[in-house]
Amino acid sequence: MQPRLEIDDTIAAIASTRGGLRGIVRLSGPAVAKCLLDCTDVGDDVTQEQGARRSCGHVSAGPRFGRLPCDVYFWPGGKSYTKQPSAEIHMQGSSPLLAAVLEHVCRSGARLAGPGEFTLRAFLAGRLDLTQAEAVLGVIDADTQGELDLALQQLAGGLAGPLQQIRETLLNLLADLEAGLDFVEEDIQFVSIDTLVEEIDRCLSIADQLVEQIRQRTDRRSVVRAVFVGPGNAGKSSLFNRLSESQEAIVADLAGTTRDYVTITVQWDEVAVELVDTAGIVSSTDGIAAEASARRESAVANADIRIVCRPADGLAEQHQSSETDVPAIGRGTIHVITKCDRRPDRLPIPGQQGSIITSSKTGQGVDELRAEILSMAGKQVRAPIMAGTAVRCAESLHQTGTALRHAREACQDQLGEEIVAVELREALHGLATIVGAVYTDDILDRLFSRFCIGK
Ligand SMILES: Nc1nc2c(ncn2[C@@H]2O[C@H](COP(=O)(O)OP(=O)(O)OP(=O)(O)O)[C@@H](O)[C@H]2O)c(=O)[nH]1
Ligand SMILES: [Mg+2]
Repeated sequence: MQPRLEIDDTIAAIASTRGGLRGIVRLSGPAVAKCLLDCTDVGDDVTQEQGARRSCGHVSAGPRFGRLPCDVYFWPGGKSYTKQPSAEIHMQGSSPLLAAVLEHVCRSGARLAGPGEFTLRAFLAGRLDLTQAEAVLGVIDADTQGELDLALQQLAGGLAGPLQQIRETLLNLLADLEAGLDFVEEDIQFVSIDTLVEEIDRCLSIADQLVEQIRQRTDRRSVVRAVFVGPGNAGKSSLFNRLSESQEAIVADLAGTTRDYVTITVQWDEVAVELVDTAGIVSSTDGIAAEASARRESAVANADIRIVCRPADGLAEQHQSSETDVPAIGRGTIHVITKCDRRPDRLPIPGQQGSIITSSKTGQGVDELRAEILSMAGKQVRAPIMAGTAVRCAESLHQTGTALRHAREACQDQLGEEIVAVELREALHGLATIVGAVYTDDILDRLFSRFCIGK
């Protein structure tokens, strides 16, 4: 489906995830004020405001569900993500209720938004460049802290800043060159050859740094780091050894056996996974325990996947005081119950739902755990997130770099300012493609069709 490039109608979509407590209907476009007036009782003073505004009121969900309490957020044009009048209706997260409100909003003058259409409008309004639009997708898609950090860095303009710097320098040089061409009869020069070469070299060095940065970012994904974390004596080191088919980690029936962290890299189905065993979470506060805890936290913070271990047996349950609780860790987490052979009664283990049940003694669940790590790792290795940006940027930066090198040669060989100007324009074209100042429907289509509706 081709992305819709017209922006003068009003779009609406459910912007919250399914099953959440809070539901959001998002709107953007010139008819937002009318839709709010028709569907809610917050009154038109909300939409008269110069700044963003939140109001409590009710939204009508049609004859079947009646009026429901809601919060309405309104952003006037220029102040919103899309730079158009925009609003969000925050209400109860039930899907039928949200669908009913969306239907009412559409009857009041909005139409259903396509995938990524809000971000597409933000891009078309100049709010984001293409690398940042891709980063929005990256944030939505991120499964692990590592992916999220990467996407956020890109969203914050990690690439946009240096690209903009090269673009401005080249535009200034081009303006000077073109001004010089107008006065060629009078032999007036607006920029010297030395300055030209110096500035071109500066741009080339930024472009080369960017290429290197992109290469490193792509490389970073080739090894996935999976960290074992959990209370002392939970059986982390035993599982680590079993999974890596090694005896790297020391195992003993004593909480606090592992003090430092132990790593081993395994190669599973062409995926390199670095397994990291960490010191158990214990209540002791001696100096070594504090250091062990700091090292564990750093390993966990740098992990792509966290394997949270909880022992099935009563012995270790005693160790689980609030001080040794594993902190709640969200995405990229695998929950594992260890030592399940110690519960021969086969009684359900409290909190076992959603966990992989394992025993390092019998080998139960070890294959399942490996498959789960691989599945998460595979998503990261193959994840199109940021990789799309990398390929697009690398191609265009190559075009820019080649043109800049030609421009420098043209300066040094004194081929004339016209030739230099042509090369600088070529370099600018490469940059413009990266940030989307020049774009084709095909690029937009490929990018925005990967978004979900509502973003
Ligand atoms: N029966 C049984 N015992 C296990 C299992 N896994 C570990 N153990 C025993 O539990 C004790 C603790 O195991 P470790 O692997 O050292 O535990 P840990 O989580 O690394 O402990 P710390 O390094 O102190 O945090 C050892 O005596 C192991 O032999 C298991 O699956 N079944
Ligand atoms: Mg250990």
